[in-house]
Amino acid sequence: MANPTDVVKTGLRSLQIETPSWAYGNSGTRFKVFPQQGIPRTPFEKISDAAQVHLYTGTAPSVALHIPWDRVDDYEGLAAYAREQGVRIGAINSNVFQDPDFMLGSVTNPEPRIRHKAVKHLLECVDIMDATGSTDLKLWFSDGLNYPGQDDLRDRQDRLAEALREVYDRLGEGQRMLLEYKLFEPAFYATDVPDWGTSYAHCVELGPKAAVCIDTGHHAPGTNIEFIVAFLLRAGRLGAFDFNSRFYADDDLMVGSADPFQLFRIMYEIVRADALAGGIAFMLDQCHNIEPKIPAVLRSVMNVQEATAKALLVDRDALRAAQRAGDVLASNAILMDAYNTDVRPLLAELRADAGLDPDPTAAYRRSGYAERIIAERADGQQAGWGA
Ligand code: RM4
Ligand code: MN
Repeated sequence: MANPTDVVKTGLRSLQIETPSWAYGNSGTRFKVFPQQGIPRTPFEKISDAAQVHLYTGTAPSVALHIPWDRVDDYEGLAAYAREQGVRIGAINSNVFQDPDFMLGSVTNPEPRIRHKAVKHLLECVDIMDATGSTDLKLWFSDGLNYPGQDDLRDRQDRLAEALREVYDRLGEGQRMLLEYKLFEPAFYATDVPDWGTSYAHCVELGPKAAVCIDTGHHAPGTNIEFIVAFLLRAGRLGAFDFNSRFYADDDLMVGSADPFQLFRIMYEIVRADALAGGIAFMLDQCHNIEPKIPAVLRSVMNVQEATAKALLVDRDALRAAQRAGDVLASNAILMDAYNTDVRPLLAELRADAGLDPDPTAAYRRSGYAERIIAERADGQQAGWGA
């Protein structure tokens, strides 16, 4: 293998991680949202906070918006503000799960008026992309059923396909549709896009601008996510990740906190496909309910960097040779050697090379930004995910 330090540094320089606007706002569970101090009150303030993460990591240059949580009058103005702060606006996340009309579904609702309303919202999101210069429309549907017989499973697939087609046909040059899936919740019996296979099949039917988004928290326990990654990469249909960690269901904890080994295995498949810099959006989709937001996002970005560094350290030539020789133990050992390497000194070096503080969290804490926003944002309405 070429000089491992160079391989890791070159690979990591091409890695970009997108942070979500909603990670900076108040969030919680259905039991309680514990408000924190210094929380942004506007999309502009969320962008300022996201810019802090980029400032100290150098690797988070874009921020995803969620509509309507981040609705503003002037999206071009918001994009210009982002640029001034040193970041840009990334994926536009649609929201067809909070309007009272969507109780029985959005794009799969049995009532045509409600389906039309849902599609209208998705089309509005594409208009916003035009204004912000975003290339990715992220779709997640909470649509599903709580009870067997509640609606017709197959008709709902037809309605879904029809709605997706209408939105797909509206996409401009260079714009993509990312279709996310989720096993269950809020629907408990059947979800209309429950798994990667369903998402993949709809994407293939739609055309080349549609790709799957893997939210790492949206699977049954024990699911081999790196297999899904490998399959979709091979098929050219892996569009994005929503990174987060889970212990039980869709816990939305910091990526790499619950199962860093799984994150490493996922990133190894990316490295294996030479896809670190190739059109896959590496996004975070997390909620920091009890920990301070900006330090938690910093930690998350660093966790992805660490897993990626380890994945880049895998001696792929040696691994391939051992695999071809059928040497089970040697193959496994090569992978584990990379995983068990402490890459933190290397990452500190990479940051120093780029003129950054080797310890982003310490640098952020020293900056006084946290104290400043607590003082400046004492009045007004704090942002939250508004459920
Ligand atoms: C959903 C899904 C979406 C995210 C919302 C907030 O469970 O993960 O990606 O935008 O939550
Ligand atoms: Mn998600």
